[in-house]
Amino acid sequence: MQPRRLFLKRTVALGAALLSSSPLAAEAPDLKKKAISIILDTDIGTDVDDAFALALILASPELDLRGVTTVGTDPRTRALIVCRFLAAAGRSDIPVAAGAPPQPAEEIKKQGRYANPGDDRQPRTPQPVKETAVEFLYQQLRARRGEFTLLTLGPLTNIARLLREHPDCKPWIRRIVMMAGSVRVGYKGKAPPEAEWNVRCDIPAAQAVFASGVPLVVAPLDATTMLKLEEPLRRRLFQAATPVTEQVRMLYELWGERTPTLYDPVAVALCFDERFCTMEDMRLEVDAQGRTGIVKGAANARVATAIRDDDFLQWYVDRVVK
Ligand SMILES: [Ca+2]
Repeated sequence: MQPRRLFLKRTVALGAALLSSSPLAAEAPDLKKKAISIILDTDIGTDVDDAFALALILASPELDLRGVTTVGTDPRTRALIVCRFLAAAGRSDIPVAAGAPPQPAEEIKKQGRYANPGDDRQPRTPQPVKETAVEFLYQQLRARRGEFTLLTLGPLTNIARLLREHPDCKPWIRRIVMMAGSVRVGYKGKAPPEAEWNVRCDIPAAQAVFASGVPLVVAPLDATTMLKLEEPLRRRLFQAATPVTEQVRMLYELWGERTPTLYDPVAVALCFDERFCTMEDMRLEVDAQGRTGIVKGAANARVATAIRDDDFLQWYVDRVVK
């Protein structure tokens, strides 16, 4: 095709896409109908950014959270953390399923206390469902084939097990959006890249998911490690004192450090909005040391390789305090 005709064709396609997502489109007012169905897999309880991510999910009408599964040491305690958070947010309708052993070693420190309020004034929290994370994921995917995006904010243990034990579910997954990896920079925000935590905790699982052929959207360190939520924005977030920001504040205080890095909220945003990030399609492969390197071949991932960090942090707080 001639370049100009190709351009025109793309322009028409873009116009159609813009038109269909315009607020003027007939179906637009029904946000619920258009919301993206997601299941969250989280290692909440270790670092604190998963709590910030869960708050963003609940504050985003673009997303319809249909379930939460937990990964990492003591997945039941993590599931109870999620149950309490969701109950306090008025969303105890969302089922929570704990991962089954074996799980990668990840410490839960003081945030574990949040799982057991020990206070009758707290709302009674529901319990996790009886199914394991993998059984729950499989049942959900089978019931609504092709509808679910899986959002993963921890090691890929549960997802790799799901794909291994139930390979028939692969085509039913719309895509996997994950916080994982390190492409060109490491934790300090500069070269060289290094083995990122979620990958390093379960390298074979990450290798299996990256090689699975399921479409991937990746938020690596390149677009996350610089997202320090400093005191002025933290104060604004916590002063809102909504049911959701109060849960984040409690977990933040139990976490006990000063400045959280909002790695996981970037993956939440990438489920529906790429505007803060520079996106590149590339083929990533996980090596034996847990590094996620660019290799030759057809792209297997859409990767955020940079972010407008101040704009993202401001947007995050604006959205969650509402
Ligand atoms: Ca996490």
